[in-house]
Amino acid sequence: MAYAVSPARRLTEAEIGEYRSAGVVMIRNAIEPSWLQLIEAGVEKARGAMSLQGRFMSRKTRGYQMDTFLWKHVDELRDAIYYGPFAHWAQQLMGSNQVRFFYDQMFVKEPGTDAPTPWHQDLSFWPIRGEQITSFWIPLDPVTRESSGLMYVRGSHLWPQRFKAISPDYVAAIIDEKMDDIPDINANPGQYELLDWEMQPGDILMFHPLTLHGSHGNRHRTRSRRALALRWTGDDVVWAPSPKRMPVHFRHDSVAGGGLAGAAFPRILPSPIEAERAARRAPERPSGAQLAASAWNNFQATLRLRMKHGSAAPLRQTWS
Ligand SMILES: O=C(O)CCC(=O)C(=O)O
Repeated sequence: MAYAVSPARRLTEAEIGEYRSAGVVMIRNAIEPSWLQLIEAGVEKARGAMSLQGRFMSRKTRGYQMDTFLWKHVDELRDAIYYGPFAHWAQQLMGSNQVRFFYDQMFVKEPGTDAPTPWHQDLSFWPIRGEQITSFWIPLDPVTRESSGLMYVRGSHLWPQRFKAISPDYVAAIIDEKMDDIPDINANPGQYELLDWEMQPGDILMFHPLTLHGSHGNRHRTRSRRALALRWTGDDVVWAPSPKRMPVHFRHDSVAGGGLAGAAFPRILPSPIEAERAARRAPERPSGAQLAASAWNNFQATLRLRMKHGSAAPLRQTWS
């Protein structure tokens, strides 16, 4: 198959301006079909080869599949990340010279799956800090609000608060008690300017890591809702690990307070680094010991929250 030259088109000033003021922009028909087919093939492969961590995070609701760092073992996704149009768009949005890939994440909700994604800000639980960070959300099926299309609070990336991170299954380890409680947005929808779109495969959402976002379960009776998120970082991003942030179980050379470096977060632009690209020739999976350490950290965090609040999930949200 022939792949369109990247990028098929550049983002316009108006699109970049909308991203900066709203914290999110939806670009219709952005992804050329050959790239979309490659991503779809990659996501289908990843669904059949879930990591242990992904299976653990997806275990509570039948029909829900979430997994991360797929590109480390799925070649189709590695190729879309290295050679697709996405890094070029990230470079424009972030206003950065260098673009490094942070990680990918799939979210699948089969028809009728009652698995809302709670309102959250991504940066609250990421082990990085900086301004030049952006995420792309790529649906592989038509989506509406009813079938779990993403919703955003317009302009919330400019708010001063940093909210406690709530993941779909309320993972205790990433809840930082020093952060603010997230408001119950769906209980008071009139107080916020909510944005969402009916999207088709080929459309893409680009959003800032502090923009509040979430989604309903998939209430559609027959249509799956498969989506892939791609996360990108720029020049000003530093590695800021903590037991309260998402663990990364892949090899890299980043040092706390310094820039991202090494094969887990490969440089894509201005050009790939050959040693990082070569490292990916062998697929990588986290070790049992790394996963056990994360599970232990999560168990301790769950106990701490239970002792303090009587529940490990004190921040339940309204998702009717
Ligand atoms: O697909 C979803 O429901 C969640 C997506 C999300 O939270 C993200 O990409 O950051």
